[in-house]
Amino acid sequence: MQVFLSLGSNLGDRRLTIKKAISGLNKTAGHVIKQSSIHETKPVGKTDQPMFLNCCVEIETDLPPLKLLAACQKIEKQLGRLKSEKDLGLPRTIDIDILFYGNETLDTPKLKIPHPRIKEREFVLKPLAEIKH
Ligand code: PH2
Ligand code: MG
Ligand code: MG
Repeated sequence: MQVFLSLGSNLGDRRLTIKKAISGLNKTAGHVIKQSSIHETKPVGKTDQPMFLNCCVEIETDLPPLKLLAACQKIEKQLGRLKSEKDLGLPRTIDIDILFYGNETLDTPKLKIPHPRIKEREFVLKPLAEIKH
């Protein structure tokens, strides 16, 4: 399945963490096909926090959506992210969000696909436009 992911970091060595996250995805989530450039972006939502680096990647995966989510969360944890319900809106070493999973839709408490806030987030739309047509 063709999947698009968004990555964001605003804590620690942001560029290195994104690089490690992408190599982790390639090992455990799916083959990384395309990677956008890395954009420095102003924090959206809770604005009194450090600038982010954001990018998007396309992967080819055999994992079903919830298994893919678990693989992304495992990488987040390995790269030092706090338990995500405790770090809502706080600076994070890495956030990996599933944007699109082929043409499939999913609406569960754990995971909504497509990601419900893509259209209002320039930090997602700009890098996504580089790799998705
Ligand atoms: N992620 C958020 C909220 N705000 N702002 C920027 N610039 N980049 C992000 O990745 C980001 C954000 C929630 O995950
Ligand atoms: Mg997010
Ligand atoms: Mg997330």
